[in-house]
Amino acid sequence: MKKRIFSGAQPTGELHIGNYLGALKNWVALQDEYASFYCIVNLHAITLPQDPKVLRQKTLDLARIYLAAGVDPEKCTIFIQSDVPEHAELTWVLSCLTRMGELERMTQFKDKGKGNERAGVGLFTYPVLMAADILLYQTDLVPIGQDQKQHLELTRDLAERFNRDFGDTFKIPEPFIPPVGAKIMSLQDPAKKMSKSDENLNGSIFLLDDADTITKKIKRAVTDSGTDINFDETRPAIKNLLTIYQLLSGKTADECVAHFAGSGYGDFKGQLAETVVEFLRPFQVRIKEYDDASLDAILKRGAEKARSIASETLQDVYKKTGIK
Ligand code: AQP
Repeated sequence: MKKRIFSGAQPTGELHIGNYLGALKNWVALQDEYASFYCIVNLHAITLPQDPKVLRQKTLDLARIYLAAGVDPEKCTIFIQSDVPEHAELTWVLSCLTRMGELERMTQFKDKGKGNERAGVGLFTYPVLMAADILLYQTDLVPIGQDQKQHLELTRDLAERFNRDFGDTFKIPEPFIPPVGAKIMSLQDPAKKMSKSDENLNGSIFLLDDADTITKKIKRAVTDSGTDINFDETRPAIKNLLTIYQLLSGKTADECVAHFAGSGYGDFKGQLAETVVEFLRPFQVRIKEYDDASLDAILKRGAEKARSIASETLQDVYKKTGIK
């Protein structure tokens, strides 16, 4: 039997090339080898306020993004989180095993909610929902960007705790963090990761940005002092731009450095912009190919398949905990 993958993205804001390079690209690369479950995690989205009408549309748009990025519905299970109610049910059981201190240590909560009396409880317990997402499918591997590593460690801790207290139930998942591209940084501040929720829109290249916008954003991207174009850690802005170029051009790191030896920043940025635009062009065409009916059918089929597995795990959990 093939090993299983679970991963997901939130239907919040616009997906950017960080999401693509850190996650989606690897989903596609792994889909032949693994039985893959790719979820649109709409329950995670409401940990921050969302406009209800926009959220539903974004949820469907994100499914289109998965498909246009190359996630193949014939090979993978693509589904919406809320179509499988077991995610919310297992979250409750796991939250009863989770310690406040564990969640307080989560850096994403510290960044987004800590110290804010009005921050939602959902924002605090979000990592438990993520643990439930993964553990329901007896997942072997979770492809994620660097920012989710801490949440995956909590998932593993909760699975081990449950197995110890109630008997062997969950598989302990391993993270898959790509060696290059796990943390694409903002074009405006190389100390910050590229993020959907960044208020500075010039910091992110969105998957649906047009050629002109992409070129402008790359032209305006901050650079470091000096002139060399390489992967030097002490020059994080250039390293970040070159990493994007490397991943989208398919060249090796050495080939990239050799390619730009002697070039100035202007020339480098011009070639990078062209590479990004050319890479996104076919993606932006494909995204228009999925009509509502075919999308509905893919998501319905995905939810049925996901549910058949998720309900088995939840029944086992309920039996072991004495709920049923
Ligand atoms: N900058 C990034 N570089 C590499 N990978 C990234 N990911 C996110 N940002 C980067 C990975 O993308 C996947 C889906 O992310 P998500 O939708 O769960 O949202 P997130 O991790 O919270 O990312 P964002 O884009 O920064 O969204 P907001 O601003 O809403 O928080 C995940 O695997 C993530 O690791």
